[in-house]
Amino acid sequence: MFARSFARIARPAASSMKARAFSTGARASAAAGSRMATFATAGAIATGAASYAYFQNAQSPVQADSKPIAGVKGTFSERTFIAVKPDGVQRGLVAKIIARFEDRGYKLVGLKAVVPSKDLAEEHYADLKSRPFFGGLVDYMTNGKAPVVAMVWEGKDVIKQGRVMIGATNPLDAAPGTIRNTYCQVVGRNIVHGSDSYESAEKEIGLWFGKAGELVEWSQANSEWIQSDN
Ligand code: DAT
Ligand code: MG
Repeated sequence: MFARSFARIARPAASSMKARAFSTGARASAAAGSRMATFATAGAIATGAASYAYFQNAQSPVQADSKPIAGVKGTFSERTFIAVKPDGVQRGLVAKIIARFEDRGYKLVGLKAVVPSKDLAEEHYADLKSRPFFGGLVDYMTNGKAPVVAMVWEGKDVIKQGRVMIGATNPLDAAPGTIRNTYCQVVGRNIVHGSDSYESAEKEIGLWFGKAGELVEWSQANSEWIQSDN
């Protein structure tokens, strides 16, 4: 369970997402102190604390995002938050993890390297606050020995499928072929995160990619070859 009250503050209602305006006190504070290197295209540098207008450039084939933040559940627009954690980055596994999602035909709509602030990491893992490993977990995510590579992937059933592709939290329980089975030995260094539900995806995408322009709407040229039924 995550702090629903936070989610309500931090993200606008999915139903009124067309012209999203942000009033993101909580989100801004979560991001405060983060050192970010944003690779997302169409990254609009927002001015003004209270509201951000979407970057809309009619010349550009790539549109700033206008969907509900986690897409529409059960459709090809469903989205999940996937992150390569600092151990995965240190070990040079970013490309391999990205390749798993690309190879599946999923669409990358957000990507950045970021050393998260303590506030952001604590909010991201808020459901684990009472666990004995919480302090160590937050330190490992935030100490800057390597960034987190944060991503948003889009596609059919991507939230559940992302979890299946990642494998069980404890790599020793992860099924053969999963990311954690392939690359990991212990739960404390299991290299990758994936949203565990639509609600978690909404919360996590909002936390990590909550500013306007950080997510990019674009069309896969081969989508017909990935998505068509007979
Ligand atoms: P997951 O990452 O599979 O969603 P989770 O949400 O239960 O798993 O836990 C988040 C992360 O916290 C997990 O990826 C690694 C760490 N963690 C979980 N259980 C742990 C434990 N018993 N000891 C150390 N770290 C743990
Ligand atoms: Mg989890």
